[in-house]
Amino acid sequence: MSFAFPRSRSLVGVVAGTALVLSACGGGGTTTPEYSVPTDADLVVKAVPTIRWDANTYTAPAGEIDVFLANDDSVKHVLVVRQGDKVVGDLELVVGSRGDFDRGTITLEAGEYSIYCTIPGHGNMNSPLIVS
Ligand SMILES: [Cu+2]
Repeated sequence: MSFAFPRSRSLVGVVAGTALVLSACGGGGTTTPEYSVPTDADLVVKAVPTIRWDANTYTAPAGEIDVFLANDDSVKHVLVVRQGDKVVGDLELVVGSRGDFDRGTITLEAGEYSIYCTIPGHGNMNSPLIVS
């Protein structure tokens, strides 16, 4: 029973740590910014848990496209439009944390593009965008 004392000390540490995490979560929840999806956007994209876009395929009308990005996930995402593996236009929408949103425009001809996230490790955030 020589290890009884060290074990009880480590238990106290675990309990204290759990309490800290719980109080941090509670505080964050009340200050989460809200967004509302604009009804006049041509293309609405949401990042959703975990590290995914909310749709397998997006569509938009050719021309100047008004893009709205919202973050329902808990990590940062950076949206660009690619054709093949090349970024097209200069649209870059950034959402840093849950509840964030960003908006911008890009002009695209009809064709097949993709909605892509440039954050390392987010390579599966790569959904086709059909512009017609
Ligand atoms: Cu991402």
